[in-house]
Amino acid sequence: MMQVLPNGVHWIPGYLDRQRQQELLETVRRVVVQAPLYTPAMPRSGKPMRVRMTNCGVLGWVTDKEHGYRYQRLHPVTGKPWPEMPPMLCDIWSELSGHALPAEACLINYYDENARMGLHQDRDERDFDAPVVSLSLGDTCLFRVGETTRSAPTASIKLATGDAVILAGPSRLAFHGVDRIYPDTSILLKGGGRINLTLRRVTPA
Ligand code: MD3
Ligand code: FE
Repeated sequence: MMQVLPNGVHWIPGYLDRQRQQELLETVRRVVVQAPLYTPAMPRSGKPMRVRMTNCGVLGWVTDKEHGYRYQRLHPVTGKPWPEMPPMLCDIWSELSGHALPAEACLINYYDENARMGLHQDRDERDFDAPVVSLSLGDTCLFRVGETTRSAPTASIKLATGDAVILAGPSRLAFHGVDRIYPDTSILLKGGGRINLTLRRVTPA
């Protein structure tokens, strides 16, 4: 069942069943062995983000004090290329995005129970026409999404393990963030916390 939020965000609760969640978690673990989670820093201030990150695919989203938000081919700590996009994520991207070209980047965010992500727009890609596909694993979060101006009203939804969200068309440049993690709402991740994967195109078709 796919529902459409007023602002055009497509939310598919329970898109991945328990077995597919486990399969995706094992896929994430194999990526993290090759490309460890690291703590990104905000541009200019260098303030560490609360969310730890890594990527797979040909391009990965990174940020640091000196060079700010960007996509690059190499892990900022290991200096190695990102692990290739796993087949499971290639398949999910083509099914949910309906896009002719493959996903170039999969950003993997890990939230512990105290992590948050402030309201922001994703505009570091050069292609805003392709949708963004998001997958959640582990503890439930309170996700907030608004419109293309920061001051517009926002809607809040609880994203649970296995949920998918597709941000297409006008919602692609909507402000969004993660207000809180609800501890002990899933047993998928042994130590608790939440993993979010975002699949994207970066370069125009
Ligand atoms: C709405 N991640 O990595 S995923 C991000 O749960 C990010 O980790 C959040 O925001 C997370 O940039 C939210 C859902 C999402 C992703 C991309 C969007 C919502 C979006 C792009 C435009 C509008
Ligand atoms: Fe975002």
